[in-house]
Amino acid sequence: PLPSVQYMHYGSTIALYMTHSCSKLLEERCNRILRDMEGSLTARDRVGIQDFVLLDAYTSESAVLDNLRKRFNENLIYTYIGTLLVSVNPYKELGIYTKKQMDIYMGVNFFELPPHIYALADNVYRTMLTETNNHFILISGESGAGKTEASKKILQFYAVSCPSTKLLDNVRDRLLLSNPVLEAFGNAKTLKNDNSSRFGKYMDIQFDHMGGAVGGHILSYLLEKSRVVHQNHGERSFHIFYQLVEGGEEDLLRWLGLERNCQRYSYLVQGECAKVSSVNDKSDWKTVRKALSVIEFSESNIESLFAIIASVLHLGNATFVADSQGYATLNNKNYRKYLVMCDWLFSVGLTHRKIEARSEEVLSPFTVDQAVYAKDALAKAIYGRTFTWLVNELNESLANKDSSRKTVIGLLDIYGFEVFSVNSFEQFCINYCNEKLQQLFIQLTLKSEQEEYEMEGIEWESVPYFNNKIICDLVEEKFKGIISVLDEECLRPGEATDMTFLEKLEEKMGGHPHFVTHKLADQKTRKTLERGDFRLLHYAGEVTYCVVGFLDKNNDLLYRNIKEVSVPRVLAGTVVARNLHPVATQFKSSLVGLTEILMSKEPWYVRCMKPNEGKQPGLFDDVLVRHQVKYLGLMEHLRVRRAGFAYRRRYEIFLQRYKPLCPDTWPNWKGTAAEGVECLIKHLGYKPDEYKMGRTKIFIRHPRTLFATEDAFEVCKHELATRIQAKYKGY
Ligand code: AOV
Ligand code: MG
Repeated sequence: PLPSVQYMHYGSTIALYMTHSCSKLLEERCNRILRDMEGSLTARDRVGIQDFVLLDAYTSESAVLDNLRKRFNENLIYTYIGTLLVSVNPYKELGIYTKKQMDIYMGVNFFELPPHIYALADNVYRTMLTETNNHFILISGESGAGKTEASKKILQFYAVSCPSTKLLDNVRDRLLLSNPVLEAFGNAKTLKNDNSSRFGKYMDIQFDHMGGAVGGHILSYLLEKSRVVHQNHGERSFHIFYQLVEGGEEDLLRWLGLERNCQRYSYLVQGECAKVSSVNDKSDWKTVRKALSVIEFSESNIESLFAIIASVLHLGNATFVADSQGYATLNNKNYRKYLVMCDWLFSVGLTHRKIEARSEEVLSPFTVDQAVYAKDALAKAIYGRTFTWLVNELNESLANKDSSRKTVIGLLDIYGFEVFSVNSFEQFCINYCNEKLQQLFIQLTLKSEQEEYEMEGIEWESVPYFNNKIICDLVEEKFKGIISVLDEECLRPGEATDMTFLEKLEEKMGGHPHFVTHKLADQKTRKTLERGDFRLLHYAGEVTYCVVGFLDKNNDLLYRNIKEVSVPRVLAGTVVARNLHPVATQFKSSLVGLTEILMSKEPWYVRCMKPNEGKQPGLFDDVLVRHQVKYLGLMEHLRVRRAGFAYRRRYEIFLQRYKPLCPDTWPNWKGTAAEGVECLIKHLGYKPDEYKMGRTKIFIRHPRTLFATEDAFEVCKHELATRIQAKYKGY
């Protein structure tokens, strides 16, 4: 593998290794690095630099782009900015995720090997173990950039590298297999990505104090339910439907009354693309089926699960005709016999609405349109609840029953920013979610970072950055934001329409710099807008939203009588609660909850990028990548990192850990912690430009400085232990 040749720039690694070459081990390591450096100086031109912080012309976007391109062309898809990992989707198998690779990266210092997602995973893991605190890895990037793949690679790394016992192996298998199950039910082909996540996922992996993975917990966010009944051209419904129809065993299909032909099902052919070349529904079915067994879903639950999936397909094929009075009646009564829901539903439930008049309940008949609407609403609700049930079951299976203290690593993999030719309520929610995560990233890396320097009295020339809070506010602010206007309109049934919603937006947001409507379009962007559209200038680009369906989707209305339908076993446990809050508001509060969860943990970042729009291997589209470098805030991050300090530790903690390395501080230091640290690092030979002393903390410029100290500490610990052993040998 390529060595840390770049560190020649600073030479500090070498210097440090030299100062600490108190053991044979370190000396050898030092020599190896030196040897490697000499060998690959020429390689550098070809493969670029593996940490942007070390780029000479670091301030220029072109230099960053050149470096990314160089590396991409050499199949080197990973590059660091300090400890942040940048990844460019190769759209091909690179053979870099083997067990051998995992072994190479296990327990090795972050900067000693070429950048890799495993290096990051390993670094997080070991930091968690040494500091016994909680961490999370925020994986971001637009749709198709590689977030889900990255999160899977991290999980696999932990599954393979963590200590293992028979009991833990069981947990490991469940953790790994929860993925194909969730992907089958929550991912679908879109125009951007053949395996696009249509829900947000946050997963905690829990570790015991020995570092064994002992459990997990999944939180899911707003599933795109509307996909069940409608898909845009070139897109599909959720994978599971196609897997069942293509891969389901003969007996099962017969029992469910399904034909082995996706074309037969109205809900599967809306996008006219039931077959996807990159997806093998048949073999995926087998994987999911096996996974469900390993996760210990009971056979009866599995049966019910597929019965429900099948009933959604049957429901989709139900059609209605108008009777002589213009009311809806079911067209083809045959579907009924395959449905796990009661007959009543089809004879009355889907064609009537229950109205409460005084103390009486009256059934009022539907028109055909209303009946179709009710049918779709029911299909979406059934699927949505099944998904929730599935996540609950997975959590049940992953739950760690032992109550001893655990530390966690959280993995966040959500739906990425997306822009289609027509964007609706779903894209609005997804893109809003991406704004929130960008805001979190900014807060944690740019804002609080710079504020901390100020607070600690460290001289600092502030780095300007674009703060997307203004867009988050535009969407979510109480009383004034888009979501609150939407809610207001949802409270005026009968009067409000999607268009009145748009008018209110125009009225309230008209002057906002990131909001454009039909009326204002020409002035602001000189691009025309359709009458029913509004445009948001997101951090990642402009998106034009069509308001049609906003009210309806936000209300997520299900007629009361249908809600009461007793859906069988699988759903029996889920409470049929009235949705008290509209969808967008619920989503907003769930994101607030997520932010709180994340803020209580130590952050790590993977920024994923898309090399081209065509899902093609080997094609690096400069314009597209440059745009992502910009909006992902990589330049600002780089500037702060380059000028700033990668590590900081409170004096007390730093001293407590490393005091054995210096005779003056060991075993006890009499003065203040800050003085102790001063004395300690003097002894360790830190150079003046490598660190700064703040009010309460020591700031260390490069991670490798700390790594070297950590290495020295390991050796010292080892020597101490040997000495103690020797001393007591005679007893
Ligand atoms: P996403 O999660 O970021 O999009 P994925 O992780 O699903 O994107 O990646 C999309 C596709 O790109 C995958 O199905 C792979 O074919 C390919 N790919 C991604 N990363 C790699 C990699 N490291 N090596 C090889 N191929 C890769 V979305 O879920 O749409 O926002 O909502
Ligand atoms: Mg994804």
